[in-house]
Amino acid sequence: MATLAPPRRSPLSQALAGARHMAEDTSTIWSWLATVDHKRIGVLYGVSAFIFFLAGGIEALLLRTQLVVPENDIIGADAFNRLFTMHGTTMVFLVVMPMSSAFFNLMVPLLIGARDVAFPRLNAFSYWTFLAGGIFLNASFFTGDLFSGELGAPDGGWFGYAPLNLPEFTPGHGMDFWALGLQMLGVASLAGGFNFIVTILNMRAPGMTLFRMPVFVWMTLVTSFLIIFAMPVISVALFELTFDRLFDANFFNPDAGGNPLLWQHMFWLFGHPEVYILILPAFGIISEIIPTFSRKPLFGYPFVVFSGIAIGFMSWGVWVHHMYTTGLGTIANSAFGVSTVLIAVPTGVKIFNWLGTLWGGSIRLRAPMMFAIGTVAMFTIGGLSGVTHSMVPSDYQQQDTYYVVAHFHYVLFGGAVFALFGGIYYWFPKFTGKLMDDMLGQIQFWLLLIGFNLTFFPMHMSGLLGMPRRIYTYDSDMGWNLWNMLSTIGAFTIAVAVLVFMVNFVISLRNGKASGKDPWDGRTLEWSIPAPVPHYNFAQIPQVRHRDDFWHQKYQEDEEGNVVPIVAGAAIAPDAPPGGHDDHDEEEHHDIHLPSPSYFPLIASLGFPLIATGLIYDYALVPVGATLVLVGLFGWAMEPATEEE
Ligand SMILES: [Cu+2]
Repeated sequence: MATLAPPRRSPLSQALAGARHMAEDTSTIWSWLATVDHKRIGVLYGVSAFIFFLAGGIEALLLRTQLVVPENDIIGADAFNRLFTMHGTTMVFLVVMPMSSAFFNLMVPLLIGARDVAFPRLNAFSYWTFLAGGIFLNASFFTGDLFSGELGAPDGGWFGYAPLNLPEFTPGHGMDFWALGLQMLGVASLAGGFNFIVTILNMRAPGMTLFRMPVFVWMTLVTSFLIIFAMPVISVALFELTFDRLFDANFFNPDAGGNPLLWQHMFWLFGHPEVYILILPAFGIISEIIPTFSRKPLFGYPFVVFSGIAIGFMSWGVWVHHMYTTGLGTIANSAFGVSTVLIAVPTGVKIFNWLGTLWGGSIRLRAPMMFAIGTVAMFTIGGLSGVTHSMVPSDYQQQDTYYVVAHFHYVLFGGAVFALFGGIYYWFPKFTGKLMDDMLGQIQFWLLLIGFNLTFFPMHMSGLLGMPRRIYTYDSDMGWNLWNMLSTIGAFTIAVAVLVFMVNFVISLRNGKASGKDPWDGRTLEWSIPAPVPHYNFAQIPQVRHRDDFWHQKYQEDEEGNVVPIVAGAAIAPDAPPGGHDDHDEEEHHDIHLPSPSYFPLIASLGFPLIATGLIYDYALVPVGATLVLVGLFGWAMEPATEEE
């Protein structure tokens, strides 16, 4: 081939080309900063969310240490306020949501037979904006006077009720960081939500009709729709709060005719769908695990899908159940009481479907399955206490007590976090080619289950005995001493379980047993490709003919209706050591074009914390941050998406 002289390039474009070249070597840190590969972005999401999980966990341990005995004064009232605000904000926005995003990123393209998401750079932008928001929020700790032990973190609760969120009651900059940090997280979630809707609707492999999609993909779709409708509601509320706090507006200030209840309406109109944004991905994960480890198809697939969609719609009509005691009147309370009872129906449908899948299955109690069953059991307890809140008269008694704290931890920890651990054990082999240690997994499961129940079950008791939420200490003659002692012991047991998980993760990453590509005898497409997943995912885009397509490639029903392997000995025995390598899958595939790495999403994301810091401290930073965002977006738009030929 004749070589042509390269066209003359400006120094800037040469520098960019050099930087891009560095990013193409996947062993460098540059390649992580510029990656647009959904698998790497998934790993980044997962690792970041786990680090925030440790931070939120340490905050919880400090809270529980303060409450272990009555009249304790280890951290004091002010730090207590800040720590429970950060604990709640962290666990909701920086742990469960991004950990779910990690699974969306890692799994959705593999489950639908695609090579990447629809908008890989938007995906990178989501991640970096999330990270910027998370770091920005936590940076608020350092805005106090740390030398005198004064934390600067937000202190208005994760729900930030007005008028307590106004500077009169929460002076300092903590709540400014909170409002602006959450605003960034909203941008990140919106970008991710749109990306996954388009990915799921447009990028499915041929033959993958909507009703052949794995349930996890369905739940991702419903969650993404909830995200794009719910995040703008809290964005508006946060803008108004920022105007109130920084520019003397009066949206929520009753003295100037503002309305503090407006905040609660907007917060919970976002906040209740948010509950399902947190839990539906978990439902999706266990809907993949339970059939695989029961060796049966999911019982009542259409019911699981439609109940998920129904939950998505109904979640918009229940927010007042957070506000019964605000005086909206009996009509409003009754109507929302009814709608709240009704939303328990599709949730119950799902629980019966999971039980129906277990029923008569040949169940293998491996670590992923243990966590999935644990999810069903713990979530059901939380669901039942939720139904007791839906009853207006009983809610009047429970409002603002530890009974509520017990309830939502059963839902969000017992439900979401258990399922996320199950998902990690389930899909770890797909990305590492190694199994996590099952014995350590079982130990972690039981420690977590015991620690979790020891922490949160007693809160039902302390709550019914009248212990209010958010108090930093209590008198010794209230009858709450035993329950608080138990809760604190439980919290440290959870910490031990998390340590076991970390040990397991690290040693399995290094020395885990080789898994082969299909260690669980799986049903869905991801198990048909090599482990670790090659960067192009599928050497050939699969043609899908069934729900659970990969299962149908391995098994069929004979005349008597028995499930038999299609070719004798072809089925991979569960947990068998890996057979021959799929050498043909590991060849270089020069004809597959994947999007090139780009630094521009990161550059655009870096502008946001600068703008936010500028709004709080010095307006001069605002144009600097805005310029960075614009440069990032401009470069992103002008840079070719794939390597020039
Ligand atoms: Cu709710």
